[in-house]
Amino acid sequence: MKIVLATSNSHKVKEINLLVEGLDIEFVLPPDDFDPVEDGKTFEENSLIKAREAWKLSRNWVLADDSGLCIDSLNGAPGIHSARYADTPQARIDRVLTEMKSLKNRTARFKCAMTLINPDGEVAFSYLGVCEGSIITEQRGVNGFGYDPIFLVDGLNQTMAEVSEEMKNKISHRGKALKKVLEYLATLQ
Ligand code: ITT
Repeated sequence: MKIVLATSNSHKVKEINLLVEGLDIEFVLPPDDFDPVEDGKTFEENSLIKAREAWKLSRNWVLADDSGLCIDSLNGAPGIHSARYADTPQARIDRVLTEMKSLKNRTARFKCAMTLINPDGEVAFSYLGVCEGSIITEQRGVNGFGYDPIFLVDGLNQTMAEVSEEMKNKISHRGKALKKVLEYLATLQ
Protein backbone atom coordinates (compact mmCIF):
# COMPACT_ATOMS: atom_id res chain seq x y z
CA MET A 1 0.00 0.00 0.00
CA LYS A 2 1.02 3.57 -0.67
CA ILE A 3 1.09 5.98 2.28
CA VAL A 4 1.66 9.71 1.91
CA LEU A 5 4.17 10.90 4.51
CA ALA A 6 3.01 14.36 5.59
CA THR A 7 6.38 16.09 5.39
CA SER A 8 8.26 18.33 3.01
CA ASN A 9 11.49 16.62 4.07
CA SER A 10 12.43 14.05 1.40
CA HIS A 11 15.16 12.72 3.71
CA LYS A 12 12.42 11.57 6.12
CA VAL A 13 10.72 9.65 3.29
CA LYS A 14 13.95 7.88 2.35
CA GLU A 15 14.69 7.02 5.98
CA ILE A 16 11.24 5.64 6.74
CA ASN A 17 11.18 3.56 3.53
CA LEU A 18 14.32 1.78 4.73
CA LEU A 19 12.40 0.76 7.85
CA VAL A 20 9.59 -0.88 5.89
CA GLU A 21 11.77 -2.75 3.40
CA GLY A 22 10.25 -6.16 2.73
CA LEU A 23 6.75 -5.02 3.73
CA ASP A 24 4.03 -4.12 1.25
CA ILE A 25 4.27 -0.44 2.18
CA GLU A 26 5.74 2.50 0.28
CA PHE A 27 5.89 6.02 1.69
CA VAL A 28 5.67 8.90 -0.79
CA LEU A 29 5.92 12.69 -0.53
CA PRO A 30 2.69 14.77 -0.56
CA PRO A 31 1.94 17.02 -3.57
CA ASP A 32 4.20 20.05 -4.00
CA ASP A 33 1.67 22.50 -2.54
CA PHE A 34 1.83 20.76 0.89
CA ASP A 35 2.44 23.67 3.27
CA PRO A 36 0.65 23.15 6.61
CA VAL A 37 0.38 25.92 9.17
CA GLU A 38 1.80 24.22 12.24
CA ASP A 39 0.13 26.41 14.84
CA GLY A 40 -0.85 23.67 17.31
CA LYS A 41 0.22 23.80 20.96
CA THR A 42 1.35 20.17 21.20
CA PHE A 43 3.15 17.59 19.07
CA GLU A 44 -0.15 15.73 18.75
CA GLU A 45 -1.98 18.82 17.45
CA ASN A 46 0.73 19.64 14.92
CA SER A 47 0.90 16.04 13.78
CA LEU A 48 -2.86 16.09 13.17
CA ILE A 49 -2.60 19.43 11.30
CA LYS A 50 0.08 17.99 8.98
CA ALA A 51 -1.88 14.77 8.47
CA ARG A 52 -5.15 16.59 7.61
CA GLU A 53 -3.40 18.92 5.17
CA ALA A 54 -1.74 16.00 3.34
CA TRP A 55 -5.05 14.09 3.28
CA LYS A 56 -6.90 17.10 1.74
CA LEU A 57 -4.34 17.14 -1.08
CA SER A 58 -4.14 13.37 -1.66
CA ARG A 59 -7.27 11.61 -0.25
CA ASN A 60 -4.95 8.69 0.42
CA TRP A 61 -3.61 6.92 3.49
CA VAL A 62 -1.47 9.55 5.27
CA LEU A 63 1.08 9.33 8.08
CA ALA A 64 2.30 12.46 9.84
CA ASP A 65 4.97 12.80 12.48
CA ASP A 66 5.79 15.79 14.63
CA SER A 67 8.74 15.56 16.94
CA GLY A 68 11.10 17.46 19.20
CA LEU A 69 13.18 17.62 22.34
CA CYS A 70 11.65 18.47 25.74
CA ILE A 71 13.99 19.50 28.59
CA ASP A 72 12.54 19.46 32.12
CA SER A 73 14.59 22.29 33.61
CA LEU A 74 13.67 24.51 30.61
CA ASN A 75 9.97 23.88 31.24
CA GLY A 76 9.73 21.56 28.25
CA ALA A 77 11.63 23.78 25.77
CA PRO A 78 12.53 23.66 22.95
CA GLY A 79 9.49 21.34 22.57
CA ILE A 80 7.31 22.12 19.56
CA HIS A 81 9.77 24.90 18.67
CA SER A 82 12.68 22.44 18.30
CA ALA A 83 13.13 23.00 14.55
CA ARG A 84 13.23 26.78 14.93
CA TYR A 85 15.07 27.26 18.25
CA ALA A 86 17.93 28.99 16.37
CA ASP A 87 18.98 29.34 12.72
CA THR A 88 21.22 26.30 12.24
CA PRO A 89 21.45 22.83 13.85
CA GLN A 90 24.71 23.82 15.59
CA ALA A 91 23.23 27.12 16.80
CA ARG A 92 20.27 25.20 18.26
CA ILE A 93 22.61 22.90 20.19
CA ASP A 94 24.65 25.89 21.37
CA ARG A 95 21.53 27.68 22.56
CA VAL A 96 20.43 24.67 24.63
CA LEU A 97 23.90 24.23 26.16
CA THR A 98 24.09 27.94 27.05
CA GLU A 99 20.62 27.98 28.59
CA MET A 100 21.50 24.90 30.66
CA LYS A 101 24.95 26.05 31.77
CA SER A 102 24.20 26.38 35.46
CA LEU A 103 21.33 23.91 35.66
CA LYS A 104 21.70 20.69 37.70
CA ASN A 105 18.63 18.82 36.48
CA ARG A 106 19.54 17.57 32.98
CA THR A 107 16.64 15.16 32.34
CA ALA A 108 15.01 15.36 28.91
CA ARG A 109 13.09 13.32 26.38
CA PHE A 110 12.52 13.17 22.64
CA LYS A 111 8.87 12.90 21.64
CA CYS A 112 7.30 11.90 18.35
CA ALA A 113 3.57 12.13 17.70
CA MET A 114 2.42 10.01 14.76
CA THR A 115 -1.03 10.29 13.21
CA LEU A 116 -2.37 7.88 10.60
CA ILE A 117 -5.37 8.96 8.53
CA ASN A 118 -7.31 6.58 6.29
CA PRO A 119 -8.55 7.38 2.75
CA ASP A 120 -11.93 8.46 4.23
CA GLY A 121 -10.15 11.20 6.17
CA GLU A 122 -10.60 9.57 9.59
CA VAL A 123 -7.86 9.24 12.19
CA ALA A 124 -7.24 5.51 12.15
CA PHE A 125 -4.40 5.40 14.68
CA SER A 126 -2.20 7.76 16.67
CA TYR A 127 0.68 7.23 19.05
CA LEU A 128 3.21 9.29 21.01
CA GLY A 129 6.66 7.69 21.04
CA VAL A 130 9.01 8.81 23.83
CA CYS A 131 12.73 8.30 24.38
CA GLU A 132 14.12 9.26 27.82
CA GLY A 133 17.59 10.69 28.38
CA SER A 134 19.59 13.65 29.63
CA ILE A 135 21.48 16.60 28.20
CA ILE A 136 25.29 16.40 28.50
CA THR A 137 27.54 19.46 28.70
CA GLU A 138 29.64 18.83 25.57
CA GLN A 139 28.42 17.30 22.33
CA ARG A 140 29.53 13.81 21.33
CA GLY A 141 29.09 11.76 18.14
CA VAL A 142 28.43 12.47 14.48
CA ASN A 143 25.50 10.24 13.55
CA GLY A 144 21.86 11.24 13.37
CA PHE A 145 20.77 14.87 13.23
CA GLY A 146 19.38 17.76 15.26
CA TYR A 147 19.97 17.51 19.00
CA ASP A 148 21.35 13.95 18.88
CA PRO A 149 24.95 14.89 19.91
CA ILE A 150 23.85 16.35 23.28
CA PHE A 151 21.24 13.71 24.15
CA LEU A 152 22.56 10.89 26.35
CA VAL A 153 20.20 7.94 26.05
CA ASP A 154 18.96 6.49 29.37
CA GLY A 155 20.50 3.09 30.03
CA LEU A 156 23.28 3.57 27.48
CA ASN A 157 26.56 5.40 27.93
CA GLN A 158 26.16 6.88 24.46
CA THR A 159 24.55 9.91 22.93
CA MET A 160 21.96 9.48 20.21
CA ALA A 161 24.69 10.62 17.78
CA GLU A 162 27.00 7.80 18.91
CA VAL A 163 24.60 4.87 18.46
CA SER A 164 24.27 3.17 15.06
CA GLU A 165 21.40 4.01 12.76
CA GLU A 166 19.98 0.54 13.37
CA MET A 167 20.11 1.05 17.14
CA LYS A 168 18.56 4.52 16.89
CA ASN A 169 15.65 3.07 14.93
CA LYS A 170 15.02 0.60 17.75
CA ILE A 171 15.20 2.96 20.72
CA SER A 172 14.18 6.35 19.36
CA HIS A 173 10.88 8.15 19.87
CA ARG A 174 10.26 7.89 16.10
CA GLY A 175 11.24 4.22 15.89
CA LYS A 176 8.90 3.34 18.76
CA ALA A 177 5.99 5.26 17.26
CA LEU A 178 6.52 3.75 13.82
CA LYS A 179 6.60 0.24 15.31
CA LYS A 180 3.12 0.81 16.76
CA VAL A 181 1.83 2.22 13.46
CA LEU A 182 3.15 -0.84 11.60
CA GLU A 183 1.54 -3.14 14.17
CA TYR A 184 -1.76 -1.37 13.54
CA LEU A 185 -1.39 -1.61 9.74
CA ALA A 186 -0.66 -5.34 10.06
CA THR A 187 -4.08 -5.83 11.69
CA LEU A 188 -5.76 -4.54 8.51
CA GLN A 189 -4.46 -7.36 6.33
P1 ITT B 1 8.46 18.37 8.72
O1 ITT B 1 7.63 19.17 9.70
O2 ITT B 1 8.33 18.87 7.31
O3 ITT B 1 8.20 16.90 8.81
P2 ITT B 1 10.72 19.00 10.46
O4 ITT B 1 12.21 18.87 10.27
O5 ITT B 1 10.20 20.34 10.93
O6 ITT B 1 10.03 18.53 9.10
P3 ITT B 1 9.80 17.85 12.97
O7 ITT B 1 8.85 18.96 13.20
O8 ITT B 1 9.31 16.47 13.23
O9 ITT B 1 10.29 17.85 11.45
O10 ITT B 1 11.17 18.00 13.80
C1 ITT B 1 11.38 19.02 14.72
C2 ITT B 1 12.81 19.14 15.18
O11 ITT B 1 13.01 18.35 16.37
C3 ITT B 1 13.91 18.69 14.22
O12 ITT B 1 14.24 19.67 13.28
C4 ITT B 1 15.07 18.44 15.21
O13 ITT B 1 15.71 19.64 15.56
C5 ITT B 1 14.33 17.89 16.45
N1 ITT B 1 14.33 16.41 16.40
C6 ITT B 1 13.28 15.62 16.09
N2 ITT B 1 13.64 14.33 16.09
C7 ITT B 1 14.95 14.30 16.40
C8 ITT B 1 15.91 13.27 16.52
O14 ITT B 1 15.60 12.00 16.30
N3 ITT B 1 17.16 13.60 16.83
C9 ITT B 1 17.51 14.87 17.02
N4 ITT B 1 16.68 15.91 16.90
C10 ITT B 1 15.40 15.64 16.59
